[in-house]
Amino acid sequence: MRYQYLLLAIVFIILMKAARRATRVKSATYGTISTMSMVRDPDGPAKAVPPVPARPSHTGQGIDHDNAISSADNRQEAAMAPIIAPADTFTEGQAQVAYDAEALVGFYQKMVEIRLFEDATTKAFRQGKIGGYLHVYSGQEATGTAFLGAMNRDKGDVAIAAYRIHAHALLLGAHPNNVMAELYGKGTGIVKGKGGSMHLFHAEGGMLGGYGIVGGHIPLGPGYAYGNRYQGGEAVVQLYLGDGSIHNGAFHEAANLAGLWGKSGLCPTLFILENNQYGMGTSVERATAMTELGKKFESYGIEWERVDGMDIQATLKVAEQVQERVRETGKPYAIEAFGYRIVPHGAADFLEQYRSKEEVAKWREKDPIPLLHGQLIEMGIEEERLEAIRAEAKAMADEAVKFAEESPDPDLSELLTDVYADDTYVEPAG
Ligand SMILES: Cc1ncc(C[n+]2csc(CCOP(=O)(O)OP(=O)(O)O)c2C)c(N)n1
Ligand SMILES: [Mg+2]
Repeated sequence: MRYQYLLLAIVFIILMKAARRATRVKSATYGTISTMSMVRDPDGPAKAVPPVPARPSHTGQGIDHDNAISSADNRQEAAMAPIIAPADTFTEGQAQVAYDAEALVGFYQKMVEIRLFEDATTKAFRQGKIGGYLHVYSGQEATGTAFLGAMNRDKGDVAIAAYRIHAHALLLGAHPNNVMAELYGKGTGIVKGKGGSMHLFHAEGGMLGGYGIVGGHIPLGPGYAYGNRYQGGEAVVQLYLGDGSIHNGAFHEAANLAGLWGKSGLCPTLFILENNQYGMGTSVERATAMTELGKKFESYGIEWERVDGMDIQATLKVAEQVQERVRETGKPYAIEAFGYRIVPHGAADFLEQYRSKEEVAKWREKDPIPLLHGQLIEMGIEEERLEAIRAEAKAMADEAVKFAEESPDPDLSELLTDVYADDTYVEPAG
């Protein structure tokens, strides 16, 4: 009898040990509930994620300096790194544009309009008036303003972008009232309230979307460029993509074909890689071992150069030149616009646990709008004039909010319209 008790005790001890080992393995893989941090994913419900080792803390403590994610200083150094010079094979037709103070005032106005419009959208989102997602462009305005300004609609140029696109629609001529109404999901929205913030589309202005699937839009650029050039067109496609999308397979397939078709002068695509250093909460250093993102184009035979994406004078300097270069050669070309989004990823992202307040503050000092403001004052433009521009832009944003709020919801009859394209079926030849 005593023997049986002893046997039972041994079996119990073995079982306990096995159970403890299983728990240890599990917590090493997934963390434990008590130590898991709740990180809010701005594009989805709050998710429990395991704590990340060697995470850059706001105080600088707890960083494994040998393996640490590079600091904001390193990234600033990278931003200042020498620009890869464009190939000297292109010598003709370069547009040498000098921008005087008056022209720069015009660009200041455009950037202020975007900023104040988007500030109004963030406010409306946080008041619960705008649903879905909302990603603003604050800090990156200089890039879109310069490059979209270089488009030539008479030659059929178009732009395709991801989801941070209110600025693109506005810059390509969409009315602010219709853009705001779209964000409100109203029937007067630019796509009848069916797209929302991420799916704006303005064909008349050459703005061909607006796509929420990261990287999913990239093949459309070379595809459109090839189709147009094959049919004898002279359009250039500006394809905007983020640092977070460049690791997506869609990028690599599309870039490969762009490089290949470009050899025959049949793929006039201007890739504009907006490296704002983060894809949601993931810094470039945490997303790839090869952080010089522009170089990824080289493996597909696509030349590239880096510009300071927060300085409109720097972006303007290259924009027209490369737009015409791509048109002339029919070859793809890439710009890495190095910058920073000075706001959270999306309007629902408050915590920003992935970057320090000090880093954000440092980059806010490079905000393209105050930067240009200072340059204009130095050039002799009066403050009152710039103040009037800001007041007008604020009035424009207020008017757009009023229009959106007073607009009707989409009519129920619209539910099944625009599901399939009409009248576009082309009878196959032969
Ligand atoms: C295929 C896919 N994966 C993940 C997401 C979730 N997501 C939304 S935005 C984003 C980051 C994209 O970063 P980036 O391309 O750098 O653009 P940015 O937001 O910086 O403008 C991710 C991963 C998504 N929308 N689509
Ligand atoms: Mg990014």
